[in-house]
Amino acid sequence: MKSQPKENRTLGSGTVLLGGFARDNAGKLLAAVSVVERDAPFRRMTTPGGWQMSVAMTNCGARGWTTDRTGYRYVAHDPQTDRAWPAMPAVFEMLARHAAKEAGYSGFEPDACLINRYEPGARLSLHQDRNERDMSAPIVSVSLGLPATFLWGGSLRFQRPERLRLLHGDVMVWGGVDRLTFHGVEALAEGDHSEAGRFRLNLTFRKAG
Ligand code: MD3
Ligand code: FE
Repeated sequence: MKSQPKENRTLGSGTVLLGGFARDNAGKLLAAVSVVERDAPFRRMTTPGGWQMSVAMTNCGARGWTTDRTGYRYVAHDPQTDRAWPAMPAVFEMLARHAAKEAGYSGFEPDACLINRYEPGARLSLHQDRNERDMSAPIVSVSLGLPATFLWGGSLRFQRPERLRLLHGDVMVWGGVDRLTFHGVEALAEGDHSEAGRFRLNLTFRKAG
């Protein structure tokens, strides 16, 4: 299959899409996800409103994002195992730093990586990421596996979102004035990816603490 050219696109004054940036490392990234999930299995968390999320999640790094009936927060221990989250794999950290630098955010030091796993039908409704302490740090997001339609709204929930197709190996870096934009992911379409099977995986690197 012919792959798309690697191309950088500025989407907003603080946002860059690095098309295909992680493609050459995708095999190593997927292997590292398998290692993380041995210690911290994917699970479907419950929102404060009592809904079970359709996306399955896990984390690695010093902190991990979690939600339950009491709220959203970052924690140093996996609430399901009471153990520290698995260490951030070296290939994750290298890629996140390198992508941030390419997008103009040098010196990014992520302490948390949330790993989202979508099966066909799974979706993420419009939200803001606002549980991180330092809003001056960007978020780096890496898409692997099946393609998805990303929804990218404004600074207010009711603004009509733009749609953007995210493919295997695409990396997005969000920071500056775009850091608090509303965003989400449409229900994943059925498919079978040569490297990831029936899944889409998304890694988001954050400075949480
Ligand atoms: C824009 N994940 O984990 S990544 C999330 O594809 C999340 O799984 C989506 O939204 C996914 O919170 C989207 C792109 C992304 C991540 C963080 C952002 C876009 C963002 C933070 C601020 C603005
Ligand atoms: Fe988000």
